[in-house]
Amino acid sequence: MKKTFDRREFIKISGMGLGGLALGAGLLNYSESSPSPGHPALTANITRTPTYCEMCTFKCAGWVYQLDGKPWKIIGNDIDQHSYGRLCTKGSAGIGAYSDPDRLKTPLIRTEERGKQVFKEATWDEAFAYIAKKLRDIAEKHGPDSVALFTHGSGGSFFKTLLKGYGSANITAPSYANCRGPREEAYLLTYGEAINSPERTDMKNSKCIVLLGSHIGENTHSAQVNEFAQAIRNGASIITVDPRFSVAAGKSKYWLPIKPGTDMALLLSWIHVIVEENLYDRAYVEKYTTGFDKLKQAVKQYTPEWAYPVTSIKPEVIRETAREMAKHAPATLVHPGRHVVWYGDDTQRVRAGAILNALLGSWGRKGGFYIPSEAEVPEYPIPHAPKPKRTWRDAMPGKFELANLALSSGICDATIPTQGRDYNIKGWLVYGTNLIHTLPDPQKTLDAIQNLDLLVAIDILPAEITGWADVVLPECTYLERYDDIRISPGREPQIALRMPAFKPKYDSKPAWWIAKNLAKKMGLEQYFPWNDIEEYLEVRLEKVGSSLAEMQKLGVKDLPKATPNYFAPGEDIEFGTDSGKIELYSQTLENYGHDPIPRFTPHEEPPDGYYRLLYGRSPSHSFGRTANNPLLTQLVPENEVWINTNIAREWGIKTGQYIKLINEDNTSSNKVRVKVTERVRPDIVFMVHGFGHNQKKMKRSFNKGASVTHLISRTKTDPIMGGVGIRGNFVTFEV
Ligand SMILES: Nc1nc2c(c(=O)[nH]1)N[C@H]1C(S)=C(S)[C@@H](COP(=O)(O)OP(=O)(O)OC[C@H]3O[C@@H](n4cnc5c(=O)[nH]c(N)nc54)[C@H](O)[C@@H]3O)O[C@H]1N2
Ligand SMILES: Nc1nc2c(c(=O)[nH]1)N[C@H]1C(S)=C(S)[C@@H](COP(=O)(O)OP(=O)(O)OC[C@H]3O[C@@H](n4cnc5c(=O)[nH]c(N)nc54)[C@H](O)[C@@H]3O)O[C@H]1N2
Ligand code: SF4
Ligand SMILES: [Mo]
Repeated sequence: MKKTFDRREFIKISGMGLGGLALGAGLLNYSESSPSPGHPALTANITRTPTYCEMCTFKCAGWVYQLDGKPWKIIGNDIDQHSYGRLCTKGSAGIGAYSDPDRLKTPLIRTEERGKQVFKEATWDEAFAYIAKKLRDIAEKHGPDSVALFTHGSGGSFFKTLLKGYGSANITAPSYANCRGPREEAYLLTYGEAINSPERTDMKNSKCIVLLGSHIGENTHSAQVNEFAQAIRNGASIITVDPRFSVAAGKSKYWLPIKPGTDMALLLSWIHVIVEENLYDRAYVEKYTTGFDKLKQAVKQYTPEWAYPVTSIKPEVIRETAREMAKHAPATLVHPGRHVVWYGDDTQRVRAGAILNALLGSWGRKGGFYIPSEAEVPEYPIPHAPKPKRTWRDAMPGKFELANLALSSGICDATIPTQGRDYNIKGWLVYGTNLIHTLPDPQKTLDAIQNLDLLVAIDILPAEITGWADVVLPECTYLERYDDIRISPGREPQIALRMPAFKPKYDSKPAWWIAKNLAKKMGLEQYFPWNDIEEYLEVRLEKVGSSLAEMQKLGVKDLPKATPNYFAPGEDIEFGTDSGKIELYSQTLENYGHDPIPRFTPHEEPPDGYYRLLYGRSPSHSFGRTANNPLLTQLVPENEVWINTNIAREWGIKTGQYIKLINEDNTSSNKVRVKVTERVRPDIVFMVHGFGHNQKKMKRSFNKGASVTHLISRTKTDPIMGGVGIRGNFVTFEV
């Protein structure tokens, strides 16, 4: 695959501005032992090791360079589909995660009750013996199926094997119920296939891109930013719907500053225009879809004139943008979004976008959604795990039946004893997710934790979750370890390898080692029948005609491809839905008691003097996981709250001033710096997520900025699949 983007373009689009460019200087300032990031001497000894990035969970592949045996730089791998050879600011700052002096250094065992951070240092053997005993006790008293694994990150796969071997299927990732779950279910219901990660969006070939919320550029997933940049360079027409003037809005032909929470009305009105004005792809709709007549009937009421007072978008703008989409179809992409858990009707809202895409004929077509291929790499053979008697579903009978994965917030609820429920979760293994900041309503998370018999946290940093754990296990950073092969869908079936570039610091260990040795202590060694990770990887790679030696040289490899990326003209397609067609009308939803066609329902309005709390991403940070990174804190040390100029004037608030935010349940935030701006609507305030840490052991992030999560007390649960909408809170100011 050719490199097609230049660095300047990437920086411009990704909203990094000078911050991104200043990173080299940051590297120079931080570590006395850091070599100059400039040109090394000709005699220098340069080595490189393949990796894939863990600074967020997008796993861009790259190379870790060492100069004369010392860490030098991390750059992208040119043939990688996740990054196109361009890592984002955070990926470039991976060495900061390795060199962070606040890292966890040794296993810890709690010596006083939860709530106090009093631990004793332990050997790995002592920590494993403690965990194994507790897990045996839980299995005897409550059954092994009352333990759950929360995981977000590469090493999680080894803990999944461990948990299944132990006898539980309660494996959950916050990236489902707290991120993209509604999107995956909406597309499954409509097309019989999910979007998955990386997204199957063919943005680099799009002629028109519609972004609802998706703030690409601030959301810096590399492939997305790179392809978005290429679409702009090709002259694509961008329509951005966002109550805030985002970086993407600044690159757009149309910015629609929608009233928050009303995107469903806009989508239904766009569908109305496309149907009524006969702008849809008739041949595609006739051949591939079912339910068009019912859809036509259902959207009759959603005229642009109806949508105007709801969304605050003028009828002529709704018509014009609908026509713009149709003009470029099928190379028009109504982006499916990623973090879509907003207002509780999220599966239906995303489905409205999916239906719009079907009318434009963009699924399976160039510039719309491509058909991805995934490398088929056989598993290392292990014995079958025992079948658990119960799963998380038994803790919430009759609810969220269309959820295809376990719900993090649901498992949290099932940990709090409730009258009438005899199945409670008693143990949590938490790998690479800081649940205190990740799950909304942190008080509920703490209530759940206080009801556990065992909480084990496997992390690289003393994040808040480790402060509540009974046992803390220090993993080494991704730069110090092997992990499983990266297998992800894309235009080409690709695999990528991560190898250790450096020796693990302190007494930290890789996930594979921790899981394998804990399994041994628990008498479950049969699920880890390999001697070490090299043997495991060698066996898997050999089955696809590769080897560790080859992957060490390549980093990323394309495997043979079976499916083309687009439908052939007139091709007969059997979709994975019950009807075999794209379902504009969903019989499945109707059967489960939900609307078969999305319908508008209004959301709550803010009380007087309150503003809707909206949030997004900092281009220089990943959630809270980088808030303590020595390199990135030099670029962005804290978050700011964006307040509309007129509102700030009413309150007498100025840029640079520190204020507190208070939600309608009287929870108040840390002090946070104000940014007064025209770039947000007067009915909202905006912050980036991932700040406001209250963990003293993370010295650079402690008390910096405010936490969005801390202010989220009123969630809205998606009745279809249990996604947890977190845009339901309003805040006012304490000046
Ligand atoms: N308020 C609010 N909440 C949100 C969101 C939001 O926008 N606002 N976003 C939601 C979304 S979209 C998502 S995907 C989730 C993400 O949520 P999480 O994935 O939980 O993200 P973090 O809070 O950054 O937690 C990552 C944890 O992993 C640790 N870690 C980092 N690298 C490693 C490693 O190599 N090994 C191990 N073992 N640990 C590691 C970090 O130290 C940190 O404790 O949060 C969701 N929650
Ligand atoms: N730099 C960086 N990049 C990241 C991450 C990171 O932590 N840091 N995290 C990654 C992850 S896991 C995810 S899930 C994605 C999340 O990134 P996205 O999927 O892009 O997240 P959204 O929540 O859609 O986007 C937030 C935007 O939605 C707007 N918004 C708020 N309310 C509304 C509304 O009612 N209607 C509309 N139309 N817009 C609204 C906000 O103003 C903001 O601009 O980012 C990924 N990329
Ligand atoms: S998007 Fe950035 S932080 Fe995430 S994996 Fe890629 S380079 Fe790393
Ligand atoms: Mo996410």
